[in-house]
Order: sequence, then structure tokens, then C-alpha cells
Amino acid sequence: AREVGQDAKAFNFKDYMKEKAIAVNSALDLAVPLQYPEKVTEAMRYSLLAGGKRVRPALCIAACELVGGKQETVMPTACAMEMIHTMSLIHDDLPCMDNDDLRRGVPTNHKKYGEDTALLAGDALLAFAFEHIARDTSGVPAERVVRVISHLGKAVGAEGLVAGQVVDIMSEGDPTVTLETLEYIHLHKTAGLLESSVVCGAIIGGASEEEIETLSKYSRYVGLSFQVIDDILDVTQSSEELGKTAGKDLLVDKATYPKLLGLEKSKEFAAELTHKAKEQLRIFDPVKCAPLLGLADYIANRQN
Ligand code: GRG
Repeated sequence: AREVGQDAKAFNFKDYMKEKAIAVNSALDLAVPLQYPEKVTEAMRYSLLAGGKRVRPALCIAACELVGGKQETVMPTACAMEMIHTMSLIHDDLPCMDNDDLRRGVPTNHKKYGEDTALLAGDALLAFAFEHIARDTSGVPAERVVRVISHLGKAVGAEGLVAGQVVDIMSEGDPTVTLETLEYIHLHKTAGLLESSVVCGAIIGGASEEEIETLSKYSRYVGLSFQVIDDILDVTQSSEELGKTAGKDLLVDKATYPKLLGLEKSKEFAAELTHKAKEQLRIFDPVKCAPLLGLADYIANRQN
């Protein structure tokens, strides 16, 4: 059988990601201006514009374009994904959560601006993400925008990211954590926002229900593989990096795929997830889905 994406070899994924990151960074810069009260808008911009791979906005734009939508139409939604991702990182780094000093190679938000401002900068980014989608999306029927807001709200709240984080905290130090719980944590904490990025991009682009369902499956496989790879990188990079964020999870007693499955089986599992993700895309034109195929491989092969 033909390998999915075989016809798409000419596609340059690195250039694609670079081009999307430039467009997203400039849209984020415009969306969150430095204005009164600067104390909080500076802190918002500090984390939002501190780099990051921009995987979620890229997935969102790629899904929208795959089903025939335009980048400019989906840009507010793509930016909202990065705003929510950033706010979750700001809150995750706080002393009451993971208590990290560094993020994306620079001091964490609360180290630079204080805990009070960091908390509020996160809150403001969360609220603004929804405002931005509702106010700044144009050129598509309002029902699509409402559906996006509803999908994203669910992916972020007590049935989504927050649920994943809470179960993660509850499982800390528990030696009896099962693979099932670990999967619950990652599907909610990580895969949920990746899935919402893809699904919301597809909704804005006018996808059919079948396309949305297929893309949702693709992104859940990608999201889970993202986290399995993260756990593997924690082990394989930890000898050089112990003490930094990468090794930290090994010091706190935390369930990971390598701990529960062993390193080799974890690698096999990640490869299987990536394969299943790419298989979902068979219903699409292989040339048009090159960016999503590339993103699945990129996540599987990433080194950070
Ligand atoms: C969402 C309301 C709300 C509250 C936050 C703290 C919290 C609840 C959730 C934690 C979410 C969290 C930190 C998930 C891990 C996400 C993850 C895989 C981060 C790494 O993503 P990359 O590699 O990072 O895409 P860059 O820096 O490249 O963007």
C-alpha cells in the first residue's frame, strides 16, 4: 500500500513552520499591544513573545487550509491557541504548581514580574483568547465562531486542561498510577489543546463533520505521541540536564511512559501513535495534507 504522504516529498516542512511562526508572531504582537496598565500587558507579552515552537497555531492554520479555509480568517483562532497555551505555562510554572525558574530559556513570568502579576497575566491571556476569536474573526458564519468558542472552552476547563492538571497533581508521588491514568492526564493536559487547535481550525475552514471527526482522531494520536516523546526526552536528555526542567520530573516521583512501559516499548508506542495519526489523513489529498503529515513527524522526531 502507498505510504501516506508519499506524493508530498517536495514539501519543505522547515520553511513551512518558519513562515507560519513569522505570521503568528506578528499577529500576536499586534493583538496584545503594550498599553495601560503596562504592568500586566508587559508580562503578557513577555511570555507570549518569548519564542516557542508555535505548534498549536501551525496545526490550526494547517487544518483550516486543508479544508479550503484561509490563513487570515483563522489567525485569531490560531493566536488564541497560543495565548491559552502560554497562560497554562505561566500558571504551571508558579510556585503553587511546578515552581519553575526557567521557561523557553528565560526566567519564568513570576520570577520576572512577581507571582501576583504572573497570575493576572495568565488570567488576562485566557480571557482575551476568547474575546479575540469572538471579536476579530471575520468572513465566516457566526455559527462556526460560536462552535469554536464552545469547543475551546471545553478543551480548557474542568473537562479539559484543568482536569488533566488536577489528576496530574493528585497522582504525584503515587506509585500505583496506571497507564490508564497516565493516558487520561496526557489526553487532557496536552492532547486536548492540540486537538482543539486542529478541530477549531477545521471548523473555521468549513470542514464537513466527517473531516472534523477524522482530524480530531489525528490530533488525539499526535497529542498523545507528543507526550510520550516528552517523557522519552526527559529520560534520554536527563543525564546532561539533571537539575534543569527536563530532569525535574524524574526527581519528583511522577509516572511516565518509560517508567511504566520501559524505554524501548515507549519508543515503539510513540511510533505506533504517529503512524495511526498519519493513517487518519488518508481521506485527504496527500499533497494538501503535507503540513499535517509533516507536523506529526516533527512532533515524533523533536529534540526539545
Ligand atoms: C488552562 C485555565 C487553565 C489553567 C492552567 C497549569 C494548568 C492549568 C495546566 C498545565 C498545562 C500544561 C503545562 C501542559 C503541558 C503542555 C506542554 C506539552 C507544554 C510544552 O509545549 P511545547 O513543547 O512548548 O509546544 P513551546 O515552548 O514550544 O510552546
